[in-house]
Amino acid sequence: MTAIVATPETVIEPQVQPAGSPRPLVSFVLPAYNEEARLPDGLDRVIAFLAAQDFESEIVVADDGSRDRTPDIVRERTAATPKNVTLRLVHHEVNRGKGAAIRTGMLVATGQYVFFMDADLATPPEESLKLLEHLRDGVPVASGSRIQPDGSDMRASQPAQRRMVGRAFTMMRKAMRVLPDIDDTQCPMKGFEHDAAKAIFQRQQLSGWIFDAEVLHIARALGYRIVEVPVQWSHVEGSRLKVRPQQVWEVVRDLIRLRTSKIAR
Ligand SMILES: Nc1nc2c(ncn2[C@@H]2O[C@H](COP(=O)(O)OP(=O)(O)O)[C@@H](O)[C@H]2O)c(=O)[nH]1
Ligand SMILES: [Mg+2]
Repeated sequence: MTAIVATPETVIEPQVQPAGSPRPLVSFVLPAYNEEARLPDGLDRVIAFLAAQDFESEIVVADDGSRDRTPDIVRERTAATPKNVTLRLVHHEVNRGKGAAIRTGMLVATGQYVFFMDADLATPPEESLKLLEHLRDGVPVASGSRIQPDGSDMRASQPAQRRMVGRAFTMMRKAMRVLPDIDDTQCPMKGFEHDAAKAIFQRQQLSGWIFDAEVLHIARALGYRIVEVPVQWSHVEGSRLKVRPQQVWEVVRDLIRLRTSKIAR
């Protein structure tokens, strides 16, 4: 398949659907790094979910320099998606991190409402409908939250080490006054009105996992209203994330950057 080179490092493969097909109401961006084990089921589930909706949709898989069959898994499905679902593949030549993969996907997505979610579907695609309701009501940014209305926290199913890292991050973030009123910046499902998505992700820079907080920080700096929406979430085995002790300094450095950065309007 010939590929359109978007930048020296990012390749956007051509869409299978003919040009001129209706603009999707919803885009789902799925970052994927060496996901050959988890992606086939996840992608099939997302395709089936979107096929059952009464709107046009688009899935953008942002392959982050995988060295396994991840891009092939997407290509194998592009020609056979249901009529109202378009499947697209963008990929980085080298691994650049989850934040960078999502940024690439969000910037090519064409939907009126654009979501991102993890390829392991830790937050199931069905949950996007809860966010979509708010977006359709005119809220530009809907951020999933793993804290439920009754106060229970879905992160309880995480391994102890990840839970500790998450708690430490939230404490540090709040102490540094980065989005102190938001309890769960790191939930891996967020939805945006199209123009808000473009404005936010054009300014987004962090490539590691703090990018979630960065995205909300930029949204706020640009004056977008953010609504937190409780969603289901469960820990899924096979995480690509390596927690390393030196990350503490990277986290502090990135939080300082967020705290002091000037976001150009
Ligand atoms: N960890 C990691 N995930 C990436 C990267 N690039 C894209 N991703 C995707 O980001 C999502 C979350 O990854 P996962 O390893 O499950 O993270 P966790 O659930 O936070 O432990 C998955 O869809 C990954 O494929 C990367 O460089 N590192
Ligand atoms: Mg995961």
